[in-house]
Amino acid sequence: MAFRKDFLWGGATAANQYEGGWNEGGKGLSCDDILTGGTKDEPRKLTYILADGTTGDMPFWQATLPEGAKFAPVDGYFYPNHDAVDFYHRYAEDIALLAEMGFKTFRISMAWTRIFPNGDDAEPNEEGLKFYDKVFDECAKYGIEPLVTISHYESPLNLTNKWNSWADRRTIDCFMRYCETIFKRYKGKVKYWLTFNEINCIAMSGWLAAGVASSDRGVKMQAAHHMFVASAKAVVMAHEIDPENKVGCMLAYGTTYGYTCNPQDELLAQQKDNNTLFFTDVHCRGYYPSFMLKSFERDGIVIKKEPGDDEILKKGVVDFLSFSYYMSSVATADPELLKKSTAGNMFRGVPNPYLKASDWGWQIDPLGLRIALNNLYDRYQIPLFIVENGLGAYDTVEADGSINDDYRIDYLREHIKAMKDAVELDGVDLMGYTPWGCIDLVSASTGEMRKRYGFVYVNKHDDGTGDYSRSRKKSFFWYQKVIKSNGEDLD
Ligand code: BGP
Repeated sequence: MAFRKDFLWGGATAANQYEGGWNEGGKGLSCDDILTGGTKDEPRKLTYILADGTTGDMPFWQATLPEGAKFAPVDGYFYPNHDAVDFYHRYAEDIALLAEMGFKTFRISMAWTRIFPNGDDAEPNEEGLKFYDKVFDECAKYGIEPLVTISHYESPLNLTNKWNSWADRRTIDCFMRYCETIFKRYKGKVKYWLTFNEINCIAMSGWLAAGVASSDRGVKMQAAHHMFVASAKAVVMAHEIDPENKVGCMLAYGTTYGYTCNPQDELLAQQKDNNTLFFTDVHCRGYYPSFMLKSFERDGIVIKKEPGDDEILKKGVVDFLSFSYYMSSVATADPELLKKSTAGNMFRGVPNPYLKASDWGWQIDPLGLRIALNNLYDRYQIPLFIVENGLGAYDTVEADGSINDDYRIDYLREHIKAMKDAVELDGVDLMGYTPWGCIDLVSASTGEMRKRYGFVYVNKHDDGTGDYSRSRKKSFFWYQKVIKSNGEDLD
């Protein structure tokens, strides 16, 4: 058998895209609560209110706060994350469905503002803590191990309005109070933790990854430094509170190829890869790599550190590395090819002539996953966990209610085969696999519902209609077999 006996098969979600209940149970506003809906061609926007009451919006890529304004929900806009797909009220039904598929683990994130509504509150919100108690107890009923992302694209909006969130060092203390609260409260209930979702995405969007309203590289890298320090402190704290805790980092990773064997393309590919791996270099090795220090120097970026930061980074290296993998990309030095740049989640790139793409333009590359696993394992030599993978696709509900998502089964099958080869033939130490959006949820990049990833269909649509009812897709029964056979039966 290729996969470990205790391989963690499951699925992944995130509170901001899944939970709903945005203003219930004492929850405060998160950065995602002011993100409007979008499409693959129309970016999601952020809304704000000026001191005189006038309102406005801006694409989230270009988040900067106008003088005297405050980010806030504004009447007349549709915010798909507000109700998302209502896990807040349907957690028991959802977890039962996951148990029926045989899940060993369930990746959720906690909404920071359910626990600390303003981010900087002195005391946690008991009602928020109780909600996750119920979720974890429900998981325990079926022997499902929770895998919890502490911060997944949902930092407290108040911290952004007050001091631009992670760009300010004070956010570290707020985060540590949150960590201490949840590590103590859920001791014995949760042992697998991830600090920040796709931390490297801060380089593309300061807003999504960190609630930072700036596209200035220096500001974003300073924020990343604060997040590194916070993550390292969280690792140390988690181990102190419960030695059973295992804490991982989380990287958005896609293999990068040189478009041709022109050494210039290859060099660009390596540089692109390094810009991503910089984040795991700090998390897994505990120090800044030389190529990034040089790049900061060239850009005149001086990271403000406090005494003790370097030591904590060393001390707080992660127990395992988790990552999302959806696609690969190519690097080219050819200006003509660059004009053909295509869409990706947070990445844009030139289409690879050997690969097909999803309806959203994401390049489908199962073999790239084997290469990714090897790259990461070679570089860090610590256990790996694929915590996101999957195909965002349009699903059709047939007249008899069935949903025949063979395209999704094909995508996942090929990726699992690639994982298997990486484990069996290359000796990569892989802990588990949690495909993204195991129950349909709101897309992070576009805010759409029509871009579905799930094994379970949710009757909710982009115009806000739908009754949230759940139904099993064909892939539900396929994945059930995959888990039962520990990845041996993929047909
Ligand atoms: C990752 C995020 C997830 C998720 C996924 C799919 O980047 O961690 O939150 O959304 O991508 O992306 P999308 O929802 O844009 O299709």
